[in-house]
Amino acid sequence: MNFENLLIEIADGTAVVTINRPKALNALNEQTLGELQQAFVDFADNADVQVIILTGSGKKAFVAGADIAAMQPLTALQARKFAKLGHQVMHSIGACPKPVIAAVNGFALGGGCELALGCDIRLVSENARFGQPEVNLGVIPGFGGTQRLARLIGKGLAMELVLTGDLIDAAEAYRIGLANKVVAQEDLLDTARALAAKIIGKGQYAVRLAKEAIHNGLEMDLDRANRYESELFGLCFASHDQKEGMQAFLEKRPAEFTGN
Ligand code: DAK
Repeated sequence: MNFENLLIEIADGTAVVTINRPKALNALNEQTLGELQQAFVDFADNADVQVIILTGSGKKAFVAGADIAAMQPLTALQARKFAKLGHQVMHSIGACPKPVIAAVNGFALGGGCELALGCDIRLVSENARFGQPEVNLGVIPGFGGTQRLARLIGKGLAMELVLTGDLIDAAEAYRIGLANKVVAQEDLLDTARALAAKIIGKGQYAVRLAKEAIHNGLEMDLDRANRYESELFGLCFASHDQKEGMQAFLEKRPAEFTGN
């Protein structure tokens, strides 16, 4: 995979994707969104990749938002197309069967906050700052921020962040459940890699169904979601990993998972 604005390293089952537009604090233009979309579609079928880590280049920003210079002259129809592309990226991250960890290494604003929200887990450095400052620019969040933020941190806090455009620091993001964990910046990628390795050590068949159950189930009412969980739970019993995982427990030895 060769991309203009993404750096991708694959090792030990983990793909580290670095958004690399440092001059614009990694802001998302159409090219970058298109590349992210392609990368996540490719990862879904790449047997060398079990977990994806998404981060930004440099020490200052994860992603400082959608590219304001690129957006400023857009017509309404072009803006709608741009927003749809952003939604497709967030959708492909959620639909990717493999876990996606955001390693938020600085500003995660506007589209950057939305990109982090689209990931499954958010590890953040102490200098990270989150916000949906779109109202300062005369627009509203366009890549799902009004919806995913409210679902993650609740309606009242999401209202406050989106209506004021205020930024919050890493400690506050952790307090309100936007960040899973806060670490020193120099430890961020190692922490993300260690988390990826821990997940890779589990049965990948179960990991994928678990992601699917949480991701899709949250959009259903509780009864339907629980029925959906039961179906996926049953499916686990069609796998080698279920037989092996339970047999290994009974034999008091480590399981040898194959992902099947
Ligand atoms: N887009 C383009 N360039 C950006 C950028 C961005 N979002 N953020 C920063 N840059 C550029 C700056 O213009 C500057 O470029 P040069 O002047 O050096 O050429 C360079 O990155 C360094 O930035 P600063 O000089 O400003 O650095 P500071 O440390 O002083 O400030 C900052 C850092 C992150 C606080 C500041 O750069 C900032 O406030 N940036 C903008 C943050 C922001 O407002 N983000 C939200 C963007 S709006 C929609 C679709 C999508 C969206 C909405 C609607 N539809 C189609 C409906 C999404 C919108 C957004 O994400």
